[in-house]
Amino acid sequence: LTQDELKKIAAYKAVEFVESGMVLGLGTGSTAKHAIDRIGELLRQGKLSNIIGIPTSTKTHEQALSLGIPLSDLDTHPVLDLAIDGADEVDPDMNLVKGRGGSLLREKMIEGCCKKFVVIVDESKLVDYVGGSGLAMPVEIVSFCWKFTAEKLQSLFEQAGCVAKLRVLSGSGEPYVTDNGNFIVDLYFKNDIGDLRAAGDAILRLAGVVEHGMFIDMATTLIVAGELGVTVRNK
Ligand code: DER
Repeated sequence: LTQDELKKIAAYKAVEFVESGMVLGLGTGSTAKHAIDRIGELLRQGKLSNIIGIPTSTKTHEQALSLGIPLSDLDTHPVLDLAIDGADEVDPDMNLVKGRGGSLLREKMIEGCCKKFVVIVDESKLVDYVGGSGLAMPVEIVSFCWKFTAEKLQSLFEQAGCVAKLRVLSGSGEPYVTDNGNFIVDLYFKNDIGDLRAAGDAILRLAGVVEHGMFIDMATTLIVAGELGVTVRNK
């Protein structure tokens, strides 16, 4: 099975938790895309009805619109029944790294007010500890003096061998700009950053930081699709 087929299996499994009448947080990324496609299909078939979607990015907003999923926002629906989203990393305690798709702020806002947050991943996302994949742990920052903030972030995690890099567009080399008009600094760790809450709090104390991509103690259900099948684990 390809990675995308595994993502689709996890996504379809998550949609089994969706009931008619729900207000749903719609995630962002290639795994969540399958879940949103599936929700659109079930609505079209009349197997689901009265669904309201709260999109976590403009990209997801456009996908949901094209599928005819009725949309709203947190101002109208401050409490959601269920959110479904992917993750870049999942540690053994179901803490997540998210945001490599650039949508971490809206994802964290929306997924932070759901009764149930179902995370869907293929098995390649499982790590022993956050940052363990050696891939980016994103931090959304204001553009003002971004270099200053990036250097502060890097020095916060000197012991973990942290390198901070401004996210730029591959073509132009211009800074990537989020849906919220901010920049993203990607943090790369050589080893374990230890206490995630302490790390997250230290990041948020920097005035130029908007939000970070560690989703600590937020997921309620984890669906993992692997070569041996799909598993569902509750927190
Ligand atoms: O950027 C994000 O937060 C995405 O949800 C990411 O965490 C998962 O993206 P993927 O499903 O394309 O791997």
